[in-house]
Amino acid sequence: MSEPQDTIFSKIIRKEIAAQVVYEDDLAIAFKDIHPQAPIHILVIPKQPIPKLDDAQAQDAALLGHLLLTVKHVAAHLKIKDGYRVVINNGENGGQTVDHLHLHILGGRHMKWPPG
Ligand code: D5M
Repeated sequence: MSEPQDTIFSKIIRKEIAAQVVYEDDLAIAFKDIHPQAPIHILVIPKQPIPKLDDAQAQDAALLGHLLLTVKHVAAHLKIKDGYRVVINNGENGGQTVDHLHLHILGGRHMKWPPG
């Protein structure tokens, strides 16, 4: 289990660095990815600094559910009508580069399967 880090996403939560925030509540914040991989690319993160999905515990179940419902809310808000993909990269081989749990929302184009 990883210890919570003070990452670039912690700085976005604390408003120490700018981000294009599209949604925020007490538990979560959603903002545009700085390196978009699709016409719409949003990150949804918990304000609680869980480093990665593997570090989530049973007591985080409600928060994890809230993050998924936040994805749905953001997708509706952004009017992604033709579907979208939700991705969680977990750990090094999962392609995770920022050690703060985040859900990618990718939309605005047709997604290929399998992902690379
Ligand atoms: O995805 C981490 C993602 O975080 C990656 O797509 C770039 C994005 N990123 C990194 N720094 C920023 C800032 N400052 N604003 C917005 N987006 C950012 P991973 O799943 O860890 O590979």
